[in-house]
Amino acid sequence: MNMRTPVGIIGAGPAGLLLSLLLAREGIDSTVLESRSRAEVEATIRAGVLEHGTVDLLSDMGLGERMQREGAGHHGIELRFDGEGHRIPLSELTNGRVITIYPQHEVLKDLIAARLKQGGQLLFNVKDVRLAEAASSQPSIHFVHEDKQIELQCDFIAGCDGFHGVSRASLPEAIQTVFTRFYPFGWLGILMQAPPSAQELIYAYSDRGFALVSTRSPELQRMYLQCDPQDDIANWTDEMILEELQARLATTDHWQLRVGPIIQKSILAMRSFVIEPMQYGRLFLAGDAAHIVPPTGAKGLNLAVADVRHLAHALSLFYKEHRTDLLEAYSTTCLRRVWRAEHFSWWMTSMLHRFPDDDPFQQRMQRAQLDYTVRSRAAATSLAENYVGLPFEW
Ligand code: FAS
Ligand code: PHB
Repeated sequence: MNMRTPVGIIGAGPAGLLLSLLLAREGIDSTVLESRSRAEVEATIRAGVLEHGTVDLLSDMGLGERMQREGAGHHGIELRFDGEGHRIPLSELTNGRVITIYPQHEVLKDLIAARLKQGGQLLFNVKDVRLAEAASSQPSIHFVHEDKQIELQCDFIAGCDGFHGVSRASLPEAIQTVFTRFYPFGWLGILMQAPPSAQELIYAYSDRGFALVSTRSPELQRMYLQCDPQDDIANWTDEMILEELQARLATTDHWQLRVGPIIQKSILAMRSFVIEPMQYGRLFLAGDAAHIVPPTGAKGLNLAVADVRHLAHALSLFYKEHRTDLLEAYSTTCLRRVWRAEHFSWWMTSMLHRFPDDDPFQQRMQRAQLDYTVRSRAAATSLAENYVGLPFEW
C-alpha cells in the first residue's frame, strides 16, 4: 500500500511530536511513525526540567495550559559540597529566566492529544521501519502497520527516533564524523512517594559520589545517585539507596531527606555523543538521534526542541518561498547550540562526579571549580544562563 505526506517523521518522542505540531502551525502536513504503543510512549520516565525557551515555545503554540497548571517554576538550584549548600539564583542572574519542572511523559501526553485533536496522522506500533532514497528528491519510508506493508512517499524525512533508532544509520559512513565520550559512572534513578525534601533541585558533590534531588510533584520525588554503570539494580535495596542519598546530601546542620516508598528504580549509563552532519539529502536528524548529553545539565529534551524549531522554520520557508538556504544550513545552525550544551553537560558532569581513577589533585580541582562557581557572580551567571537555556537566537 502507498501513502504520501510532505514530511515523514520517524519517532513520537518530544522531537517528532513537536515537529509535527510546529509544521501543522505552518500549514504543512506530516505523518509520525512510532514503533511503540501510545501507552508505552506516555509512560516514558525521563526528563523533568524544561528550559525557559522550551516553556515559552509550548505556551506560544497553545500547548502550555496543563504545564502552567501542574508544572512548577524554579528560580534557583543548590550546589551542595563539603556539608554546605550554596544557592545559584537562576532568575536573578538571567533577567528573570526560570526552569520549569514538568515531566517529559506529561509533555508527550499533551503533544499527542493536541496532534490527534488536529486530526494529525500518528501511527503507533509500526514495525520494520526502513528509509529509502534519502538523497533523492523523493525519499520514502517503508514499514509495517497492522500487518500491512506500507510505502510512505515524502518530500522530506525527519529522523526523530532517538539514539537507538534507524534514521542515523542512513547517513553514509563517508560523510559522517562521530564524537563520543563515555563516563565511568552511571545514574541510579528513583521515583519515591514522599513530600519534597527541598524547594529547589540540589546537585551534590561528595566523596561518596554525586547525588541529585529533583521532583515531579508535591507527592512524587525524583532522585539520582552516581553508581557503577555495570551494576545490577537488584543489588540496591531501597534502604541502601536512601542511606546513600542521605550520606551524600548530609550537611553540617543535619539536613534530613524526606523518605517514602520507592515505586521505580533503574540505572542509566552516561555518554556524550554527537554525529556531524545532522542531515543527508532530504533526511534531517533531530534530538537524541543526532546527539546525546549526560543528564547532569538537564539538556537532552530541550536540545531536541531547539532542533525541531529550526527544522520546522527551514521547511516552512521551503514550502512557502522555495528557499533552501535554511535547510542547507540546518546542521551548522543546530550544532552551535548542540556543542554549547555538550560542553555545559560535560562541565557539570566533570565538576560534580567522583571519577574512579581520580587523585587528590583532581579532587582539589573539582572543589576549586565548585568554590569559584558559588562565590563568583560571573561564574554563577555562566552556569545560570546555560542551565535556564540560552535564547534560541543565541
Ligand atoms: P526519544 O528517544 O525521546 O524518542 C524517540 C522515539 O522514537 C521513541 O518514542 C522511540 O520509541 C521511537 N523509535 C525508536 N526507533 C524507532 C523506529 N525504528 N521506528 C519508529 N519509532 C522509533 N533531558 C532533559 O532535557 N532534562 C532532563 O531532566 C533529562 N533527564 C533524563 C533522564 C533520563 C533517565 C534519560 C534517559 C534522559 C533524560 N533526558 C533529559 C534526555 C531525554 O529527555 C532525551 O533527550 C529526549 O527524550 C530526546 O527526545 P527525542 O530526540 O524525541 O528522542
Ligand atoms: C529530573 O528531574 O529527572 C532531572 C533533573 C535534573 C537533571 C536531570 C534529571 O539534571
